[in-house]
Amino acid sequence: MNTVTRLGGFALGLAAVFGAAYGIGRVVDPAAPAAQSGHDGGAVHTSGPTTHDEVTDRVPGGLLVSDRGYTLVPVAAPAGEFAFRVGGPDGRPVTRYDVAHDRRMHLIVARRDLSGFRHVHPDLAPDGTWRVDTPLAGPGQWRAFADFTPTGGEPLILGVDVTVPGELTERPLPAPASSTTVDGYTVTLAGTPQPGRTSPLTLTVSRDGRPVTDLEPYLGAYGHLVALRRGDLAYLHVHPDGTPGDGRTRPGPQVTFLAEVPSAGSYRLYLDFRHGGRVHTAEFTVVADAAATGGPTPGGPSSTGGAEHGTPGHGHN
Ligand SMILES: [Cu+2]
Repeated sequence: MNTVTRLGGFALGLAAVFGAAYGIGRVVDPAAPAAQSGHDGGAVHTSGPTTHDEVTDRVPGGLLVSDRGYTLVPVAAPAGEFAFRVGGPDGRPVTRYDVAHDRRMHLIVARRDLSGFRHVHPDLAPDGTWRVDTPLAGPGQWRAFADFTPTGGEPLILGVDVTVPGELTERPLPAPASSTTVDGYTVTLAGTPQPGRTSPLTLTVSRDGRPVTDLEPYLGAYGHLVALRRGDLAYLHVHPDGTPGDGRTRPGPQVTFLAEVPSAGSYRLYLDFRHGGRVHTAEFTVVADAAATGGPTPGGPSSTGGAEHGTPGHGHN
């Protein structure tokens, strides 16, 4: 096996690039999300008085390659494999992790254009190197997210850019829709994320026109939802509402999540659910509309799933 090269090492055509902004058409003001979160005191621009502290006083997950002393470091790997380590506050690779959502490490990847999403679970070697069959399916600018809790530390989501050389074809973000199909399943989405608030999103799974009522637990729930923000790929916390065996949560056809989005804008949702012994991923584009919490905005999209305008107590003046 190859010896491991350090930061920035080139591994069989895989270049890891840190902190670079890419000039491929859609660079969003990189200061926007961080600066917004950094303001103290007053409400963040579009948010009303019920702004959730957790949303406004923290930078969204996945935007940092290094946080609280922990650093995500891709390392050289043989062809077909993706490998990385997490450097700890002492400068050495972290080797002890807590289990969260059934696993010690969740690796999520997506291209910068939000295509190619994969969620995989690498294996940990004793030296702190995580390895997995590469989820990077083809050329492009990818973002890799490591979602983990170091033993003795706080939960972290670190992100790093990874380039897979080759012909790039940027894909347009699919339009918002309230229904999609995957592997013969139809999944519908009800609910619209609202900036600065926790919003329920309910996904309903059917197959051949019949509701699926025997979803299988996956990662401690009947579904696992990741949301990425268009433009910077901020990785958002989405929590399932209820867990298998709690006496009230049924194995479908509906799975409900509580989503917190920090800003208006477009997001891509990726629902992993398990049925028939396999994990399937349904994808949706949703638009979080500032108007939904602040009042009407001319021309604001109010697309799918019954956005609720005029929430009590949300006047803005
Ligand atoms: Cu996972």
